[in-house]
Amino acid sequence: YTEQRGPPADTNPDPALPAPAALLKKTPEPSSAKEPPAAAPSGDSHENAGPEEGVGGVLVPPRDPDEDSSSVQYGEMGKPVVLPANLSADVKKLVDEGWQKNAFNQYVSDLISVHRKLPDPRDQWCKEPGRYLEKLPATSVIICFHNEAWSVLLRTVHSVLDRSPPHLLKEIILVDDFSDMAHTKRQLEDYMAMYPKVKIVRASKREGLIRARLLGAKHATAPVLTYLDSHCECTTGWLEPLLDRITRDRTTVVCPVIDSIEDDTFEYKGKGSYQVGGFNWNLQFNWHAVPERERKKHKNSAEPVWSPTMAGGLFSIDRAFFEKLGTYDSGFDIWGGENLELSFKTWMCGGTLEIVPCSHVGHIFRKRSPYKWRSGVNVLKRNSVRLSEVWLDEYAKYYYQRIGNDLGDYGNVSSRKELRKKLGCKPFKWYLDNIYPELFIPGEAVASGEVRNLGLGGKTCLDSPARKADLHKPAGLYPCHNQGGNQYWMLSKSGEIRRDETCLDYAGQEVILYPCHGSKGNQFWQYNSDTHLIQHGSSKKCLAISSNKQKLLMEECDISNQQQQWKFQNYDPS
Ligand code: UD2
Ligand code: MN
Repeated sequence: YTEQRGPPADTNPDPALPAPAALLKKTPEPSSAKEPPAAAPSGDSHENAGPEEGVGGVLVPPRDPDEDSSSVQYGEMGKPVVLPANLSADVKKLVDEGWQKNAFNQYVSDLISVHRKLPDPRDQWCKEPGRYLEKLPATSVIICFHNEAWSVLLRTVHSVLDRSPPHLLKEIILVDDFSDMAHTKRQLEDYMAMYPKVKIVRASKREGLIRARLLGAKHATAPVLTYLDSHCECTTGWLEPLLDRITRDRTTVVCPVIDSIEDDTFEYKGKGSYQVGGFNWNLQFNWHAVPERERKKHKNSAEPVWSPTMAGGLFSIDRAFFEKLGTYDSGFDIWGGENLELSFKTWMCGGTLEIVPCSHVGHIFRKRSPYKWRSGVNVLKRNSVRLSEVWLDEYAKYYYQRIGNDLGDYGNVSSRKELRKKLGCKPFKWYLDNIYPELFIPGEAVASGEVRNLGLGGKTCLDSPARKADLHKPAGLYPCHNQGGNQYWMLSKSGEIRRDETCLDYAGQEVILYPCHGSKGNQFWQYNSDTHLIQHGSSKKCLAISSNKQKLLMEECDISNQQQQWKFQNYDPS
């Protein structure tokens, strides 16, 4: 019951998922039809108007796709496409298979024009004359994909072609990371032949997104590199503000605001507000409100803001600066960690990382990873250990505690350490103190590690995933496993029992997980290392386990009751 780490909902890919190829044989997706369902290059925007319009914005299933049945344009202006509940069995099967292959609603995507229009989410400030430098460099847009849905991939490419000033777009490099879906082969080549700016580069084996990006960079010829995921949609004016920042300072690395394209309806949700990137000691990326210290620096909320980290997929960087930083660690496999590596070294080695609110790009956030990872290796952990070894200095131990101090085989990182030395980068402590002072440092905790109950054989530990989805839910118990993860807790100086931003909270009902609020009250616990009691501040009750070891209880304190006695793994009140 240790936390599974992976994208984007912390789930590792399900090994039981059938291979995409197997699915393709059963049901040819639109992409393997002779006529791509996507737009003809003529720009005719009626190409996807197969299905008929239903009542009240609800759709009925498509009829013969060759039949020009209506002029309805699904998903235009980013509107949601909602399928009716009473789908025929055939269509339902297609919908289900689309979900299974992609972890988003491919069927809905196939109904939407690859040239669909989107709302303009920009603040007025962004559109003022003279806002951007007149002379901007061109960029190469690099899009890596592994088995991306045809209509989604094409919409990504077209949104770049349609909404980038031609003189600023040198080329689009599509890096196929060894896909096996049929449409990723000849069909893609044939289609893109009509767009001379689009180049296709193919990996000869599965590289993972990090090495695929490096392969793309090798083929890029523009002075600025722009990376996008293969399920994005760029909005009007997305590119100029990014290039503007880089032109003013070549060491600035910039990210657009990432808007959400809903995985089920493909609704484009332009955000009025935006957040900056952070991370936790599991080395997982997370979002945060723009801190006060940063907000104070700006007159207008559309001005670029500093961000401690980037989400990873969508950013522009000066090519020479990227190379100076040693690009990515090519020892990183498949997915994960590269976003923090690039974030840390940008800051520590003389650059600046910004979110540029005038630039908006949509991205489909998926709840699970649809593609195969490597079997038998925890690639994310391996990437994160490499990252820690090279960049985290004495703080690496906090990540290691979270993985039960089992580093595994992470390969050789000596050349990366060499690189850091050569560049004369600042210590990680400098980064934490100056760029991410909000982060809770476990070293400042009074106690940390597992919280073991001494009753009923002493084998039961406090255990909860403590993810967003677990907030407001009762905290759990589980046999102690000594691997950190969901059993890693910290007792803060101010009496919180916490992991990252989640705190143990008691308001008279059940002991639940709640976002830490820092004002004691229901989150204030007192641990006595002699009696082993954990007493709650406001209720004065003590934390206990039920006799079936399933539930946390709050009881009148009784030092002789072993089910109320707890031991923090590392306790150091000094
Ligand atoms: C986020 C980033 C993603 C990457 C990742 C951490 C955003 C919006 N997305 O996860 O870009 O930084 O965090 O590593 O910031 N791909 C390959 N080969 C593979 C696996 C993936 O080419 O072996 C492609 C994939 O088709 C996609 C891109 O890499 O275009 C990112 O993968 P993802 O969409 O699964 O990652 P995501 O958005 O969950
Ligand atoms: Mn993605």
